[in-house]
Amino acid sequence: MGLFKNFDFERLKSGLTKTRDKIINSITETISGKASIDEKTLDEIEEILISSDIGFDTVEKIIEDSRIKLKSNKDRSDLNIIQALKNELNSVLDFGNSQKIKLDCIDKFKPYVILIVGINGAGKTTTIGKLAYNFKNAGLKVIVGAADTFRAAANEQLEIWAKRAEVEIVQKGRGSDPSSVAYDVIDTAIKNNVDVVLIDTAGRLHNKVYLMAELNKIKRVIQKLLPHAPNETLLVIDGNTGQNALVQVDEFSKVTDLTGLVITKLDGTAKGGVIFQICHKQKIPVKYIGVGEKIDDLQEFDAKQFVNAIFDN
Ligand SMILES: Nc1nc2c(ncn2[C@@H]2O[C@H](COP(=O)(O)OP(=O)(O)OP(=O)(O)O)[C@@H](O)[C@H]2O)c(=O)[nH]1
Ligand SMILES: [Mg+2]
Repeated sequence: MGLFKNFDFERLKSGLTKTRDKIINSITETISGKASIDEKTLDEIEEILISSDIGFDTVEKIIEDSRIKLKSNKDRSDLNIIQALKNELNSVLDFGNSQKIKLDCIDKFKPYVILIVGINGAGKTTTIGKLAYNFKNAGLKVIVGAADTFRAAANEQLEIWAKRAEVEIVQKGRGSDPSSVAYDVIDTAIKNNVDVVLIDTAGRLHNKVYLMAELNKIKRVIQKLLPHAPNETLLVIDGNTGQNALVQVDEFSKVTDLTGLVITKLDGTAKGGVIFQICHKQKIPVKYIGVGEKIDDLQEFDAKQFVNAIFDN
């Protein structure tokens, strides 16, 4: 298992209720009572998956691979089809397993710097609060930096999360240069032997060129103190976003080296299937998922558990 101690399958399952209802209930209805799954039924399954935000190309691959694996009619029982779909969906997500944030990486690079980016309202600040809480529970010394100096009360919001997580915060007044906050928090982290630095940034739309350029400046300034930092740049995406998530990944990839994704608000959406599409097309691993608003509602992403939770009725 990973670094976080809060994995709870039932919590994950209940967080994915709407996505599961959309994908699996429809598939179950389609295949129930059929002794063997014929081509027409496979086409129906394909349509269900496409309408579940998994994306056309991704579904094509999943269905084609399933067809190949279940060649004969006798293989095509409902249970075998479900197992084949699970395997295929799992293999779409699986590549990220080797890229999890682990204790040995943190130890090696300490302070391990995680920059959080994303569009407005995606869940960046909340995710930082939850990450801080989990890293702290894993026995690590954590500090957060309030480099969203743009939005009113952004500092206060992060401060509340820092208090909840019982970690230190570095902040400056509204309107100050976000890069200088990033510099200060890393400087403080080095002096105080901190393990993990989490840097919040302002929400930015990808068509705002100067705001996107600001991310580069933050990176350059950070590297004056730590040439290897940031160790992670995580793009936070609201799980309700659907197809636009791909555009966000594309646009942020142009200006930053994204190392991973956090998909939030999966508890409120039937569009969780978008994770498959993002992983298939972009090959950027999902590292964490948000399944609620509370401090304990962030989980390390585990491909297998995610697929199991979607299929578990
Ligand atoms: N249900 C649910 N709500 C979430 C989750 N993550 C964040 N939220 C909610 O989403 C809203 C926006 O969250 P923030 O953390 O302020 O988002 P942000 O990206 O920092 O927003 P800006 O700084 O304004 O760009 C808040 O109401 C959060 O409670 C989640 O996993 N589930
Ligand atoms: Mg914020």
